[in-house]
Amino acid sequence: MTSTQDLTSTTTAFDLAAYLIDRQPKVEAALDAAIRPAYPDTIYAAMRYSLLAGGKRLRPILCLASCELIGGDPDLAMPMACALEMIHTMSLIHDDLPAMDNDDYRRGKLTNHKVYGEDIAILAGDGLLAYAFEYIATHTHGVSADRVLKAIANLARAVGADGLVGGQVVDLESEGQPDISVETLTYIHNHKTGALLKSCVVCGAILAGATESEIEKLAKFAHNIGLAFQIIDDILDITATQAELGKTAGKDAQAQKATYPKLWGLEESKRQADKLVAEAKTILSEFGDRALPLQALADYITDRKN
Ligand code: GRG
Repeated sequence: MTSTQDLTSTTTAFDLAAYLIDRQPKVEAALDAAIRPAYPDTIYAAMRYSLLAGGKRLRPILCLASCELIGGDPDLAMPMACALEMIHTMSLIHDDLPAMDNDDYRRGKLTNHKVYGEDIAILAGDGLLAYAFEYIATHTHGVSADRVLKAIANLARAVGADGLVGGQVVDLESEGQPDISVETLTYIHNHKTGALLKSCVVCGAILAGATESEIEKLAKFAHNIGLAFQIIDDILDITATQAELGKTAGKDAQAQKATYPKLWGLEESKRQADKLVAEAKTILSEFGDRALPLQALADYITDRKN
C-alpha cells in the first residue's frame, strides 16, 4: 500500500526519515489548503479525492529540497511544490483512464474514473492542471515576477508535447510493438516521467535565484534520477505485489509494453539505475552538505519498494 510514510524506510548517512517526517505533513497540509471543497461539489470532490490520496510526495519534496540547496526559504517554493503534485496527480488520473492504461487502482484506492465516472475524471484532471498554474501565479510570494515566470515556462514545457504528453503519446504508440529500441524507450521515459521530475528540481532552484550554471547541474542530476526512477518503476512492476504498489502489478507485461527489464533483464536494469544515481550524486558533490537531502532522495529512488 502506498502511503506518505513509505519514503521514510530508506537508510542513508543523511537522516532522510527525519527530514521526511518534517516535510511530508507540511506538503499534505498545503495540498489540503490549496483546494477546498466548493461548488460544483462533484468536481472539487473528484480533484481532492486523487490529490489527497497519499502518494510519496516525491515531486514537491524534490522542489523544496532544491530551493533550499540554493539557499532559498522552502516556504517560497511551497505553492510551486503543490502545483507540481497537482500536475503529477492529474497525469495519474488521465493515465488510469480506459483510453490510456485502464487501471482500477491507484495509491491503494479505486481510480478516479471508477469512483466518479470517466467524464468527471477527465475534468478533474483538467481542473487540476489549470489550477496548478493559477496557484503558482497567485500564491507565490516573496519571489520576483521574472523568476516566477521562468519557473512557469519551465513547468509548462515539461508538461506539454515536448514533455509528459509527448512521452505518453510515444508510449501508447509503442504498445504491443515487438521491436522497441532502447532509444525509443529512453525517449518515452525521459518525457513521460523524467520531464516532470526535472522540472521539480529546476523550478525549486529558479525560485531560489539559482545561476544558470547551478540550474544546469541540478538539471543533469534530475535527468539521471528521473531515468533511474522509471527503470526502478519497470522493475517493481515485475517484482512487487499490488498491495506494495497500491496499483495493479504486472501491467507492463499485460499491455505488452517495452520496459528496461525486458530489454536488459532485471539485474542489468538495477545496475544501470544504480549507476545513474551514483553519477547524479557526484554532480551535486560540489554543493557540499547542502546537497545531502537531494542525494538521499536519489538513493531512495533505487531503494524504494513502491
Ligand atoms: C500532463 C496534460 C497532461 C496529460 C497527461 C497521461 C499522461 C499525459 C502522461 C502519463 C504520465 C505518467 C502517469 C507517468 C508515470 C509516472 C510515474 C512513474 C508515476 C508514479 O509516481 P510515484 O511512484 O507515485 O511517485 P506516487 O503515487 O507515490 O506519487
